Amino acid sequence: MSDDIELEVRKLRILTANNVLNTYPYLKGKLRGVYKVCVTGISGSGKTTMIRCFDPEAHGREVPRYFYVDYELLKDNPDLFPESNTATQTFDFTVVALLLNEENKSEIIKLNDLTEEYLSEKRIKWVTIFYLFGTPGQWRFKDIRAFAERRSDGVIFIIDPIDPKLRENFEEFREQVIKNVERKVPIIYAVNKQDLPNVHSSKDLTKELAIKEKDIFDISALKCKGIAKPIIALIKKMQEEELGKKKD
Ligand SMILES: Nc1nc2c(ncn2[C@@H]2O[C@H](COP(=O)(O)OP(=O)(O)OP(=O)(O)O)[C@@H](O)[C@H]2O)c(=O)[nH]1
Ligand SMILES: [Mg+2]
Repeated sequence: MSDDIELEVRKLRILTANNVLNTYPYLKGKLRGVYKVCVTGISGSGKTTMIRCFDPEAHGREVPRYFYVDYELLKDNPDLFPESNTATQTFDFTVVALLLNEENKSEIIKLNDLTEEYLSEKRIKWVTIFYLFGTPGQWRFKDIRAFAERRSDGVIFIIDPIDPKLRENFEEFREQVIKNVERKVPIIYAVNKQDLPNVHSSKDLTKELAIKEKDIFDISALKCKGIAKPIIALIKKMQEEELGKKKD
């Protein structure tokens, strides 16, 4: 079953890569893969905030964070729920490219901003593209989350260090994402909100959540700090696993 899914996913990835090459012919010889990556984690952990660092326009539909909303009141008071009091109902989506230059320095940019001139100016040798899906964390939207996570090639798991039920939610969300991707894929963890004082850091959580040190990073989505590292780690892990599978 899982082998069939793996084959389907690979087929789709080749088709997508061909489409990308048709649209951006100058990527020929430089394209190192096209992947679907989902960003998961509880509601309020900072998924939308993180994705907007890469692409400020990459947001899905946001709705008031609370279930019971007096829409009449909202109509008359449109500013009642500031942006920070909303939750994602659908999913955030953008396509970004990880660029590696001849000195092996990397950067992540929106695919739409990529041009042939940029590639030569920055002396880019490899380009990896990923379709980034930011999921809705609220329970009432869990079916949309399942859809957005379905058959991802890799997962960025955002941990909210101020979540009073951190461990319980961690187990639950991990179980769900593994089910939704329908096969074993690499997961990289990002402990968000490191701009706040006295919050759990990746160091505190490696033991508690039994995560390997190389798979967990500290970030601040609000300050767009440290956010490229987990993505680069994920891409490396996905490509290593792919190479491993080819050797088998
Ligand atoms: N201090 C701090 N606040 C953050 C950080 N990242 C996100 N927030 C805040 O946390 C709240 C929720 O952020 P979102 O990005 O909407 O959370 P989400 O994970 O997308 O939530 P759902 O869409 O409901 O699943 C907002 O008020 C953000 O400003 C961070 O790094 N530091
Ligand atoms: Mg969101």
